[in-house]
Amino acid sequence: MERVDAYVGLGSNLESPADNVRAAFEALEALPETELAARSALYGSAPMGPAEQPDYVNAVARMHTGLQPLALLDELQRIEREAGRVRGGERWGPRTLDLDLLLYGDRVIREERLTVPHPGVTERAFVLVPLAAIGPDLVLPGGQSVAALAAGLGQCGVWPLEQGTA
Ligand code: ROI
Repeated sequence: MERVDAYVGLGSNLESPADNVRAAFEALEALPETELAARSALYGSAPMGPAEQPDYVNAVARMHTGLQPLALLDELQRIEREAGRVRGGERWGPRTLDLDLLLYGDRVIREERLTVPHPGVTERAFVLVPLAAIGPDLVLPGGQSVAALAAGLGQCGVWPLEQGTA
């Protein structure tokens, strides 16, 4: 079975966010046909969206996976549910766990359930900073360099909480 490098963004700002993100890394590590190839450091970040919510903890994982994109999305949504995530809350409101499929190899996917690359990849520092940290040579399907995008945004509103193991 051919395996692909897929990148997943992790975020939480409720109920011990750092613990939620660490537990999510463990859940990602347990997925079938999948190896957790790298995990970024945990970063703190100011909320994007309504300001009257707690700061977030964000991180990024590189998975080496044989799961197809929608099968991987199913698994990510199952992990979110098991972490107590309730869908249908306030738009851009606080959440116990958010897992976004950021990149799936060099595939471009536009389906009802799934847009890859994730639209946030090019504009969100809380995604780009950890992504560039574990994938300094990473290039988006459109040819944009992740490191250059991250440098363009700066560390604005994102701060490291610990060391990663890229
Ligand atoms: N803001 C930050 N800083 N980090 C997130 O992971 C995050 N996730 C979201 C919204 C509500 C858009 N804001 C966020 O879904």
